[in-house]
Amino acid sequence: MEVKLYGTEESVYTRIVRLVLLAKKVEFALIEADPFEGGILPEDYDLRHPFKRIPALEMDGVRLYETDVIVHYIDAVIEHPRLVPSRAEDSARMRQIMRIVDNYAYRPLVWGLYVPVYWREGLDPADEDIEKSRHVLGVLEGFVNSSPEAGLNDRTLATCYLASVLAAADSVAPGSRLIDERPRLRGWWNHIKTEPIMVKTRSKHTKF
Ligand SMILES: N[C@@H](CCC(=O)N[C@@H](CS)C(=O)NCC(=O)O)C(=O)O
Repeated sequence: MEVKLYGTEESVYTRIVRLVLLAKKVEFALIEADPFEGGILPEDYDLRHPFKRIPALEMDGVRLYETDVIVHYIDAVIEHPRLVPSRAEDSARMRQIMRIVDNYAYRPLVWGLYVPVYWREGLDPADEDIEKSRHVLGVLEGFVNSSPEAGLNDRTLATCYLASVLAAADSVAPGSRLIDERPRLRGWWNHIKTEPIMVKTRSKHTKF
């Protein structure tokens, strides 16, 4: 099987796919594609991703973009270990966590906390981003008790989403403090962050 993943080591979304591929023990080539200022995208990248974001995947000739689509495809093609729960409600909760990360966690935690502090020489995060981050972390912590099989007790696609954004947030002091406010989420994350696939996918720009 030939698997080409387009993205960068620093990208939170590319890391989600790397985590899934490693969990499935699939060998892949990471092909540098950097859509940010000063970065270089491969020629014709818009044919792989018409919105020029990362990641994009090519797996035995099948080209896909959008992380959710990519990870579900990998899970369907490579059966072991299954990363989508078989129980309908657990699977729906898993997707709920993934959508929460996409729509309510990624922006405030990564662009609101991590990017200003780490990449912009210690700029203070905006109050609005701190409040949005606090709120979404509280909501995510709720899943530890209410639906642990969706991605907290068992490893699922949602585990990879959560781990990738928490790794960025916990790399800067304001993010670490907000995670500390959620002891059950903190406890879960402290356990996950040392797993071999996390260590293997860590970029030099995140602590975990
Ligand atoms: N909806 C996309 C989001 C991917 C995304 O935002 N990736 C970031 C990097 S982690 C990116 O490409 N940013 C470039 C930009 O915003 O122009 C997905 O799920 O794959």
